[in-house]
Amino acid sequence: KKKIAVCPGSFDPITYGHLDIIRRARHVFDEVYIAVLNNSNKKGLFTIDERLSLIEQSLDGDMDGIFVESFQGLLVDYCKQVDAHVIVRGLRAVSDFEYEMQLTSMNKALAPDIDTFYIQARNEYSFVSSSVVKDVVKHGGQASDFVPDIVANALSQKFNQ
Ligand code: COD
Repeated sequence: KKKIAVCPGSFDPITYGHLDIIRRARHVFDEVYIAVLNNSNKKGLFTIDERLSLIEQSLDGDMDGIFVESFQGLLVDYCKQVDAHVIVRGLRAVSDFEYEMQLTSMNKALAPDIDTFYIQARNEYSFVSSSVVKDVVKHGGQASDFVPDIVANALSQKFNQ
């Protein structure tokens, strides 16, 4: 049976930190579904379609066993739809853990058959987040160490509109 995992997130926009977790998940699972979902605590900069397109372009053709989709609704319902039993999340710091633990416990309560696996962020990306990168570009800083060029360009465009 195929081993299928979901990498869920807001991806507003995708960063090298996200991409690293996705690649490492793909080394373990036969299929990885990148799911763009709505985080009710966050106000988006990019539309869902823009995020999907930036993810696809960032994967740069290397999409064997990787699928990119959006979903309106619960993460566990999406997992059932694609027959995934594992959710993969990245952990950057202890501060991430508290929130992740709550998410994992709630998802476990909603869907006992689905497990969450954590992958620790690489040191060089442990301080990278979509929100910090947005702030850097908004104030005229360079983002090219943290996001693919296509994403850096899209960010500059957003803030110069
Ligand atoms: N290095 C490694 N990992 C990273 C890095 C980095 N630099 N940056 C981010 N990550 C990881 C995050 O830890 C996370 O695992 C993933 O990448 C995505 O991150 P974000 O910030 O884009 O995504 P979030 O945290 O906003 O995603 C939250 C969800 C959208 C998954 C959540 O809100 C959700 O499940 N929504 C759907 C509705 C639902 O089911 N709600 C109930 C959940 S209990």
